[in-house]
Amino acid sequence: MTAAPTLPRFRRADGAAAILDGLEAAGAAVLEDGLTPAGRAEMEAALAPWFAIAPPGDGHFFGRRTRRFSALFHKAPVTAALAIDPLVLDVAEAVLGAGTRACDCIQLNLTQAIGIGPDEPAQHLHRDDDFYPIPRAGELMVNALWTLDSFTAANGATRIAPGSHRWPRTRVPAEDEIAVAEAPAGAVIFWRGAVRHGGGANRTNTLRRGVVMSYSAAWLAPAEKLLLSIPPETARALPERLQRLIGYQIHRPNLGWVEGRDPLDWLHGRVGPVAAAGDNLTPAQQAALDALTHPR
Ligand SMILES: O=C(O)CCC(=O)C(=O)O
Repeated sequence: MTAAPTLPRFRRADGAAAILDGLEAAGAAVLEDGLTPAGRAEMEAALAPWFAIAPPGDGHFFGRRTRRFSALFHKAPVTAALAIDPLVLDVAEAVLGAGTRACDCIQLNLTQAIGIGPDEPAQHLHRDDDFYPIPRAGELMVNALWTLDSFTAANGATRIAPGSHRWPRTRVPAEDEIAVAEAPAGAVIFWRGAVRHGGGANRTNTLRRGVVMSYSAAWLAPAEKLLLSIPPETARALPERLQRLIGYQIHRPNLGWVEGRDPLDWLHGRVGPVAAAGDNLTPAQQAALDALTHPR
C-alpha cells in the first residue's frame, strides 16, 4: 500500500521563497502559523455573527449545507489584515509574476468565508482557474484559505491533488492521489488556481470555518465584484494597498481607469467629470514611446 499524499508544510520563519518552492512542486502548501491565537480569536469574533445568519448554499457545487458570505472588508473590517498579510502577498505576487508584462499587478479575485456544515458531502474536485476560457500561459490565480477551526479529515479539511497544476486539464485524480489539508486553526492553506481541490465532507456536528482570500492577475475579471460589494465609503477607510487590491488601480497598459485617470484618485474625489487622460503605460512602453517622440 502506498502512503497517502501530503502537502509541504511551513512556518512563517521559513519565508516566502520556501513556500514558493512548495507551491511550485505540489501546487499547494500549508503555512501552520498564519495567525497568533489572539489574531485568530479576533477574526472569529468578527465573523461568527455572520456565519450565524448566512444561509446554506442553494446548489450542489457550493453545497446545500455550507454557509458562505463575501464582502468581508465591509462586514468585518478586521479581515483586511488577512488580505494584505505581507508574507501572503509576497507569495501571491511571486506566483502570479507581478511586475512582468504578463501581470503588471495582482488583485483580489474574491473574499469568501466558508463554513462547511455537518453532513455536507465532499465537493467536486475542481480548478478555480476554469473560470477563464483561455489557454494557460502562466498561473492566473492563487488562493489563501485562513483556517478559523482546526481542519481535519473528519470535519471537511480541503482535499487537494498535489502536482495536479501540471496535469492535463481533463485528468481527474484517483482517491489515492488526494491529500487532505489537515491544519491547525489559524493556518493558511495555499493552492494555485490550476490545482484540483475541493472542500471535504463534514462528518462532525459543527461547522468547519475558513476564510478564502483569492488573488489573480489584475487584467482578469474578478469573481467577486469588490467595487460593488465594498461601498466607496467603506473603501475610503481601507489601507491603500487594499484599496488597490479591490480594484482601485490600473493594470498597465490602460486597464481599469476612470476618465483616463487612476481610480484611486476617483475614490478620493480627485477626478472631475472630465480630466486629462493619462497614457497609463508600463515603464518599458513609456520609454519606447519617449524614444520615438523625443529621439536623442
Ligand atoms: O472550503 C474549502 O475547503 C475549499 C472550497 C472550495 O474550493 C470552493 O468552494 O471552491
